Amino acid sequence: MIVKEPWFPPVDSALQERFHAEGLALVGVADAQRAHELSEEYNQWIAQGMHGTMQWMEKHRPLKYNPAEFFPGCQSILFAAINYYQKGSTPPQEPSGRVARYAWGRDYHKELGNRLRRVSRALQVQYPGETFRSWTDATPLAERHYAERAGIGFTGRHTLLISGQYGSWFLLGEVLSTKHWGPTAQVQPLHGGCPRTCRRCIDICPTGALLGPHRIDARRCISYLTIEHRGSIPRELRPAIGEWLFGCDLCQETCPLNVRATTTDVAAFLKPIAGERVLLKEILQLPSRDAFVSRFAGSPLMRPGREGLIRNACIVAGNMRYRSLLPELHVVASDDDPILSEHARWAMDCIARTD
Ligand code: B12
Ligand code: SF4
Repeated sequence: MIVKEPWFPPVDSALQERFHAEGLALVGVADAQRAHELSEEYNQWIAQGMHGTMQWMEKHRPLKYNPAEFFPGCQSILFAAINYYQKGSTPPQEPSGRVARYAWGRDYHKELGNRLRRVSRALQVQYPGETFRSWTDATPLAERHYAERAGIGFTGRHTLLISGQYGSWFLLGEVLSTKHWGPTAQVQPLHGGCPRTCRRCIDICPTGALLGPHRIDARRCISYLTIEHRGSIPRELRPAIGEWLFGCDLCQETCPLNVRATTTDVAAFLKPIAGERVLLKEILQLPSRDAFVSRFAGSPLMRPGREGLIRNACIVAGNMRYRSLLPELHVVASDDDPILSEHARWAMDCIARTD
């Protein structure tokens, strides 16, 4: 018997144009199918505690691979992406910590979120009998899985989606729709496009967060530890955090499929709020929440809060043995917050060990 491959039409050109008009690219449509098997895998991942302190991931379990449960009547998911790549420059002289690229400028939740909301509103006017709603990142839905199904790219071994145009340096957003659009062709096989023997991302990860291809233990990921984790960072993982003050790009920087990366044209990403590096002295001296907000308002660095950033700055100061920061570390070591004072003492011990 000859099994015919299903034929998928290209994305509706008017729909594509709506996203393009907002400066969004890689437009694709996925059917809102439930994914039972992955849902099971996800339950196991949660049961193993790999989500760490991200309690919301546990709550999202029933919705993660079930779009219609999350958005009643959902028929299609319209995906788009925004490129955030920019090349770094040479490190400055003064002690500083590195920031993951997606966080150098304005928060993408705002930048991409606003664009997607405008697309969603326009679709609502065009199809008043249907319902549309947009999200980016802060959704229970497994965005990469559905974006992969929409043909946006394939899942690399580091678990991120890789596209022919931007490599993995893009952020995803979507409009959930009760109107049915035909799904787009998959441009690459699912989870199938990495060079056969490449393991660079797995090998480079200093904390061993990538347990194997497509498998991550979030508790060990530097991105998790410096952004999402609340409380004390396990001592055994601190040295491997190196210079990362906020997030981590190592698995993407080493990827051979990222060599063709092009610089973003999004002005809000190019205009630095945090920038590529932040001076550690500035973070360690942040006197209050108000001072923190006025320095980082509109930036992803708001996420860990003032205390989270100071905690991270202590770790970088200790790892890099920045003696010049001892006066600031002394002050933090007597902070009322026991987590901050412990991290500062840890950093001072690291510096003392090099004497
Ligand atoms: C939680 C989360 C994190 C966590 C966990 C990371 C992770 N890889 O899941 C932490 C805080 C560590 C994190 C870090 C980062 N994140 Co994040 N994160 C998310 C979020 C909110 C949910 C992802 C999730 O559900 N993870 C849980 C795991 C278990 O899901 P999974 O990998 O899909 O797991 C399934 C597969 O592994 C599958 N499976 C296992 N083995 C195999 C094998 C085969 C063959 C197959 C088919 C399947 C399969 O079964 C699992 C169970 O479901 C998404 C947004 C969203 N709503 O989806 C953004 C998102 C994934 N993050 C994003 C980004 C940019 C990052 C960072 C690059 C930020 C940074 N520079 O610091 C790092 C990258 C680190 C990394 N290598 O993943 C982008 C990725 C864009 C892209 N190009 O893919 C997203 C999509 C946000 C967005 N809207 O753009 N993130
Ligand atoms: S570094 Fe290699 S294995 Fe990892 S995502 Fe890139 S191509 Fe795939």
